[in-house]
Amino acid sequence: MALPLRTRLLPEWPSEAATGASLRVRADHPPGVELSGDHGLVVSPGLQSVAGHGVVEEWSCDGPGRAAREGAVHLVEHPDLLFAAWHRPDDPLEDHTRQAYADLFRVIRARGFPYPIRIWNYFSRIHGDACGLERYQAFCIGRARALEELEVPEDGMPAATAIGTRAPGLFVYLIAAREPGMAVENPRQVSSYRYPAHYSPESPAFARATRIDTAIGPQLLLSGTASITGHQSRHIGDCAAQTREILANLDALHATAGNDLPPPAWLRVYLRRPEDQPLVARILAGHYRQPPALHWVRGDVCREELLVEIEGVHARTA
Ligand code: 3EB
Repeated sequence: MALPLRTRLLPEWPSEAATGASLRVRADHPPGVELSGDHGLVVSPGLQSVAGHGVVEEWSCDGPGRAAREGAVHLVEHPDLLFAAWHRPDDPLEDHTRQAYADLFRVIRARGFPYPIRIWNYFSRIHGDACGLERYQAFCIGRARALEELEVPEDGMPAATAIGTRAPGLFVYLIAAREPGMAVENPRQVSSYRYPAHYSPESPAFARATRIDTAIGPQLLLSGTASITGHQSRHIGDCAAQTREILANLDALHATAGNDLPPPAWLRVYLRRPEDQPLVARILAGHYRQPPALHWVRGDVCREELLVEIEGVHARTA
């Protein structure tokens, strides 16, 4: 089914509400989740912009939706799509992650949208300690336990992002549909759910990208993509080389998902060190014939040695 979904990056917070059901994500705002107007879901996951303030990520539907709240879940339901966000304190992280996934799947299943097509996860102190594990590992365990209980297969998950912020709280938000998108794996990378156990006692579970059909053509929703080939981190300490490896990964995903896809409409770049922005910007500028819109944010990639991660979406912009 062709989903009535559009996405764009706006240069600043728009003065008007979206005409249809929408999800807007903003940086540089006190962390929280709120409903706006009849059918707007606004998530402020504690991101800090690096270059230029105010950029807003928008996902919108052609028709109206209905906003609602169920416990820790805020949502907007449209006839064909559902936006939902879970926000609570992040300690203890494993339990809260498990709860977040349990709550979100309960809500989306009850409303007839059992298939997430994109998920974002943010929490603080990603390299901090959680009972002898790294907090990212505790997050992976909580997610894996929930998926097991929900009987969601590891390879049934969509594209995702998991990034460490400096803001308190666990944010998990998603776009869900009535039918699944198509999971796309990267031939240059081992699937996340097949990573060797030393990265995490329970594997991550996300697709490298999700392909969907929309009313304005196919879209490719790109997971947070890092300088990893096989299952190993590459170019330790070298931000330029990491960026080039990421671009090779993104190009491989595009080639695998189909050359009928338009180029990336926008990308969000997560930088561990804000001072790397000019370097990464030069490499991106030299790579794309049609340059995508960019959002630069501070963010901690889940492996401490990785300095940069890039997510985004291939979509028609007109
Ligand atoms: C990686 O490729 C980098 O645990 O949901 C990227 C996107 C990463 C999503 C997740 C982790 C996740 O393994 C990290």
